[in-house]
Amino acid sequence: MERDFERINRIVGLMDEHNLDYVIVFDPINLRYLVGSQVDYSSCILSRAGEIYLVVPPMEYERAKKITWVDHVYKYGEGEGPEWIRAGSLVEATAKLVEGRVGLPYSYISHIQYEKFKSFIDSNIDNCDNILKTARTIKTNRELSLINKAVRLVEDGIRHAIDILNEGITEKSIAKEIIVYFYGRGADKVYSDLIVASGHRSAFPHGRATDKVISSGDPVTLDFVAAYEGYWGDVTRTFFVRRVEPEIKKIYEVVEEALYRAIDKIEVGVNAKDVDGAARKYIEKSGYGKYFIHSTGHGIGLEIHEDPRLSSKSNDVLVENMVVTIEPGIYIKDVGGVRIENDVLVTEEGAKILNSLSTELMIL
Ligand SMILES: [Mn+2]
Repeated sequence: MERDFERINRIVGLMDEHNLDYVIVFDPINLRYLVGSQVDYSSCILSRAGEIYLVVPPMEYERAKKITWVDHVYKYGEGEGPEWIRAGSLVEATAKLVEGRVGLPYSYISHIQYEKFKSFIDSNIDNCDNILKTARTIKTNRELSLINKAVRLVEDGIRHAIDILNEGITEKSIAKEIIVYFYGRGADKVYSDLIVASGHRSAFPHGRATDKVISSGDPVTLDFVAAYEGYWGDVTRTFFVRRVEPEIKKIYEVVEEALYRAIDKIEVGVNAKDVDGAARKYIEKSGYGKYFIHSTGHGIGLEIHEDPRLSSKSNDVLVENMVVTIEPGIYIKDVGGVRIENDVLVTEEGAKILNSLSTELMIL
């Protein structure tokens, strides 16, 4: 697989702007972003010249050598030969390869790693959180195609759940079936704490699947995620078994309208908090404001929840080719809850909904 130059060039451009000679990451997420593959317990160095170095433990050396985006792979330890960096730790070996102005993403490095790294290097260390954030929030064509596949995969999982969802089965039996389904369909990461929240439990926004038996009249909220080549799709639907109570039906209509008000607000240059506000104000006006107890959405990519944040306090501004979730919900204790979540691409023409699954109220 050829390197995703769009992403590497974007970071190098930002390094130029910030006068950084190297960006170094130790966490698996940013590492995957820089080399396009997963390697464990390793570090990655990107130089301002656009060269990519991996420093890996001996156990990961053969796997790392197969990664085509990487220019140089080293293993650290006490071995002899040009592929070895003699060092007692990953951090020490990584520090030996760089000099000048070095960027580390402070949000993604442990305090202990940072202190250790600093002890091995004289040069300036800067926080490069913003460089990685700016690059990662704006998806490349390669990333968009993977996210599209992930969204399709998750939606097929929801369709499969519709087929098996019925009174008499437990939430956990649905979760089990869906995890197997996702792996069978080519997912490479499946979040195993799947949200299957039925009946009164639908009032828990993060009601993980339990042994509760689904019964007639239950709202059932399914919030599924799965990753395709590292990139997550994140989709939620609330369905109803056999019938829907009038009060929940009303709630459903409010949530669905709030979803589309937020989506309609999306355009290049809009403040993320105003997208949140569009959903929130409508839910407030409908009398359910105090039951919408989370933010409206978040970026998706290599992490299920990443920037930008679509909350009332967010300072993020939407930029072309960001991908965000829009997921308003209303949750009333002892009554039940509804959440509907779509994944949306920010384009010059406004929001492009990546979902193909309807949001219309569905009674199973
Ligand atoms: Mn979500």
